[in-house]
Amino acid sequence: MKLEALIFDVDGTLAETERDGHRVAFNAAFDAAGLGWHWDVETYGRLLAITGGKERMLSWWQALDPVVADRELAHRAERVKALHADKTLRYTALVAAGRVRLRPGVATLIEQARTAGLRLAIATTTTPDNVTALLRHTLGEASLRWFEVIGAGDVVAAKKPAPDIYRWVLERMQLAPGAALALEDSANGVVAARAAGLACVVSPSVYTRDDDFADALDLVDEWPALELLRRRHAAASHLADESYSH
Ligand code: XBP
Ligand code: MG
Repeated sequence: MKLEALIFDVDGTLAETERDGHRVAFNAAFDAAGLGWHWDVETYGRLLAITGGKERMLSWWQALDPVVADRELAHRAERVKALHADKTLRYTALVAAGRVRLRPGVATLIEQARTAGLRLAIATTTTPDNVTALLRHTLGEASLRWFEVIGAGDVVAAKKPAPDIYRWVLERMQLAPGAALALEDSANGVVAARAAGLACVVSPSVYTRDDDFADALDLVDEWPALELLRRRHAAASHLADESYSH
């Protein structure tokens, strides 16, 4: 099948957002709330196994102080929601201040894809406001219109590694998975993309270098030119029908 679309993950893929962006924003929100929580670089790396900021905070809280009572769990979920809203404001402010840059190759690849008439979309676990801020402050305001579908955050109930966000995006694009490539940085992302029937090219980020990428179509250090992605996709389509399509 011909390559018609690229579907980008955000955190770790478009930019190195986690260590100096999200982590810093979480800690600032914890400080402002007087919680006495702090996620150092290593701890945060471990916590990334839990996708989604609210889910990550809830799981941390449960590990620190386990509760089982429904009422207390509901109270925590509310508290975490408010904390997360504050964290999002802090994260988007960091992005607006230029603290997060695109990874090498991303801007060129997007430009090449647009010139070639490929369709572009985003499938991410992160909050929609984070995506908007990142695009606006790196590629510029117009880039918000370059992505015909942006699937982000809580639009699906189950976050990556569940395939839901990729399925959600494909459905809105009315696109067969064999006509697209997913671009990811993490094993959770590859599992999600593959389970939605997409071939996935991976470029690991600082926190995902040791992930297992056995299911990826290709593993690259930096984001390559479109031509290489086209070749990889063509080779996969060739073998296809058993291993890379549903
Ligand atoms: C990465 C995530 C997100 C971010 C934080 O998603 O798991 O939770 O760490 O963002 P992806 P939020 O790699 O799919 O972009 O706090 O908004 O969840
Ligand atoms: Mg990612």
